[in-house]
Amino acid sequence: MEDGQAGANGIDLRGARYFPGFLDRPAQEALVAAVRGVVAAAPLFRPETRRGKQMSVRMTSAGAVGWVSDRRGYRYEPRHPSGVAWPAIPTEALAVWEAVAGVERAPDTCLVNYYDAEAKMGLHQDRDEASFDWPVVSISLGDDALFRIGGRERGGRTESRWLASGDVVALGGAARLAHHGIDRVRPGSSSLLPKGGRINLTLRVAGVSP
Ligand code: MD6
Ligand code: FE
Repeated sequence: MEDGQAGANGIDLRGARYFPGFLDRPAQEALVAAVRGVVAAAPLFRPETRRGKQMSVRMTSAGAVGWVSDRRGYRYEPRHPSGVAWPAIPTEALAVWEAVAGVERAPDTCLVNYYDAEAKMGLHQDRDEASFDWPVVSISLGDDALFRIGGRERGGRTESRWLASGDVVALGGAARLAHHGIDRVRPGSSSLLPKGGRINLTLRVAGVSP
């Protein structure tokens, strides 16, 4: 393996596995086209936090269930807020899971996050799933984003990395409950999305019955 290359298991990032440049440009374009189909069926919305604050990221989902957030809390629901069922997870995204997750089980949900130039995501743990035995696989498309990852406990040392379009990160094993977030995006850093911005897809096994 050449220096700086990911290899089959990725680069270690505080226990997470980081696969820079996992998707080439045609694969990124195919995924964006698939995401457009998801967004046409289940439009992006801006969730509220538990405390009633609007998030800066806009979201939607694909799969049997989708992640929603409002004053009732964070949870998985079988329907988009409009009442329609979530569309199917794009096959291109399922292929990424199959290549990096290292588990037999398929994901049942794919969260779609859209970041404009001002959006960010505070440090959090992904812990709304029924089991933490399954990894979370994240795909970045569009503008670069500064990803920060720490440990299981809040307030510890963190490490930051710029994620570029086509990069994949898998949080599994001891890193499954690592705190992580996006400090900022770098507007105009990618030509993938004609109107700019960043799309992040996160595939998970929510494991809750729809
Ligand atoms: C983002 N990512 O990249 C936010 N969660 O926009 C996440 O929240 C995330 O990258 C779980 C696993 C990997 C991630
Ligand atoms: Fe997350």
